[in-house]
Amino acid sequence: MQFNEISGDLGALGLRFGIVASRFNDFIVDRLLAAAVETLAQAGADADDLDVVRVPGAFEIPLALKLMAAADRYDGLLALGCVIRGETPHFDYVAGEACRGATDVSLEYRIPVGFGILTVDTIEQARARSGPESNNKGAEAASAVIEMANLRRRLSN
Ligand code: INI
Repeated sequence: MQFNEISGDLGALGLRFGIVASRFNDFIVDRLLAAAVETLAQAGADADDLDVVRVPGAFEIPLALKLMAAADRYDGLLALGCVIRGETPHFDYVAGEACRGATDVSLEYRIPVGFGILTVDTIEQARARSGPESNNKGAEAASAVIEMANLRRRLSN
């Protein structure tokens, strides 16, 4: 049987994006941010169509995402942060709430949110997932949000 296959393309020309990046562990987050911006630019996004908001830590990311979603100015949002497991359950609360909050915003506002928040046990794991050459979760999240922004447009028309 034949069927219609529908997906979003990877072009970002004319799309507007908002990035929320946390300052906690900024030596890692800045690597995620650089790769995400590079990915968006290579896909055709204009610098004027890209806003970057800084928040203290990953726990604060969901509220900033929500405020940006409510502004109704963006085709897609990106959450960038880095939560590294410590000795206490603090990690689980911060990582869990950041993830849940990002999902809630995405579903409530029907806006794609690229999830580029690392949740890792060690700094080495964080470095390995924010590589300058390959395996960078910021770049992956940016590609995902471009595709989903285009898919949203297709499915909304
Ligand atoms: N925030 C992070 O983004 N990463 C962490 O690893 C982290 N740790 O380990 O505590 C962290 N904590 C701060 C948190 O996100 C809030 O900013 C803070 O609790 C104030 O609300």
